[in-house]
Amino acid sequence: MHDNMTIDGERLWQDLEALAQITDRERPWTRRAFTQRYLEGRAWLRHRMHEAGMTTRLDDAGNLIGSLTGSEPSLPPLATGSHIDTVPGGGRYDGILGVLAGLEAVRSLQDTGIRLRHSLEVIDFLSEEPSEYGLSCIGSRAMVGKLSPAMLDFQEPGGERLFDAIRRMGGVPEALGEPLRQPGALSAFVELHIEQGRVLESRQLPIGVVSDIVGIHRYDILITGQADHAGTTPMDLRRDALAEAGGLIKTIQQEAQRQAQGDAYLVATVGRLTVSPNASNAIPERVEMVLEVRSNDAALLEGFFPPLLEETRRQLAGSGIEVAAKSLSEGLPTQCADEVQAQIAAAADSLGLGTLSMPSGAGHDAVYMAMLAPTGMLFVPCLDGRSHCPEESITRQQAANGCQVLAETLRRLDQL
Ligand code: HGY
Ligand code: MN
Ligand code: MN
Repeated sequence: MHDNMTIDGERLWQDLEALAQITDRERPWTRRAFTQRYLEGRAWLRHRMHEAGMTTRLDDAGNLIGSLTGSEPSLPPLATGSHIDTVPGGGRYDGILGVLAGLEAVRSLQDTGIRLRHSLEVIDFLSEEPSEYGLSCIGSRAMVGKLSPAMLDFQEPGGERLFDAIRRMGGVPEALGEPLRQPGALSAFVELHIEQGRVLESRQLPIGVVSDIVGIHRYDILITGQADHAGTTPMDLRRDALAEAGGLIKTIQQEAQRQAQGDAYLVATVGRLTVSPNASNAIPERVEMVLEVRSNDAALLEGFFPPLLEETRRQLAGSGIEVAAKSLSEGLPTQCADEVQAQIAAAADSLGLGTLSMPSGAGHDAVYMAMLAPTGMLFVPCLDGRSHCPEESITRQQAANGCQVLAETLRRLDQL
């Protein structure tokens, strides 16, 4: 630990409060990617980066990259960051803690006159949360060349293509498909994030050192029946898409509960569903829903849904109800780099902060950055483990602990 490189916890907290306030007023806390509100948040962040003496740029994927030049600028930069977009009605810390702690680390280096050898980048990745286009981690996926032309054609309910939305955010969508950066382009990537679970709080530990990050498969499922009058259509003549959707959702839950008893980590959720015609007196004709399966075991992840789909189709054969499914995205389980994990743990130890090595059940941009550079993550606890809801909460001290460990980790990585 450098004699006196301490971060300014109050300055970080003021930034967190200021950015959190840039939210849809009617539904705090909401700053959805690709919206005007999001652009407002980015403009605020860009201004703060400039005040900290950083240069900023948007890459072709629409990622906002702040940069502080090091004393040996020919070295591949160190990078940190996360995302400032939220889920609808989300929290005030998911994502923005990682971006603003990176910014605070830059200011602290400046304040103490420490000049890193490596240039340091603080990245706000475009649209980490599952977006209206059906895809998450859009900016980090694109950076490593995993945003396919088919994905660029995904549309949000209003019909806008992701291709056009990325242009609206300042990206250059025609340049995507190829990686924007090659392996080795960064020396290392470290992301600070709230845990979004209860483990650290229950163990009363201040820092989590992430060992691995779950893979996530998301499927778009379409169930098609027939709209009919809800009063005059006898039960044996119905083709009720929503009733079948309910049955499939229950089957998914029961199978995930069964498999979660095993050694590997596995969860499955249907959290987004639209019904049409969505009228109380009409039999549902069409249900579209998104299933996401997460596991740290690639085989379990791959093998979870196809057998359930096949069995459902067998049961519905001849009923006049169709079930179609397409894969929206497939992210593999990711191991964090041993050397980055070691530096995070050493940094925390040097600060007298206890650590726990733990997996991440949440997905993060770090999954894609691990394709470019040695990558690690550190967690701080959040109240009751709650996240993706307005009750998400951390203390000033937890924010400062995470930021201090992040800054010290970056300083140590710079010395390697
Ligand atoms: O959904 C996730 O795992 C992350 O919080 N976006
Ligand atoms: Mn999230
Ligand atoms: Mn997040």
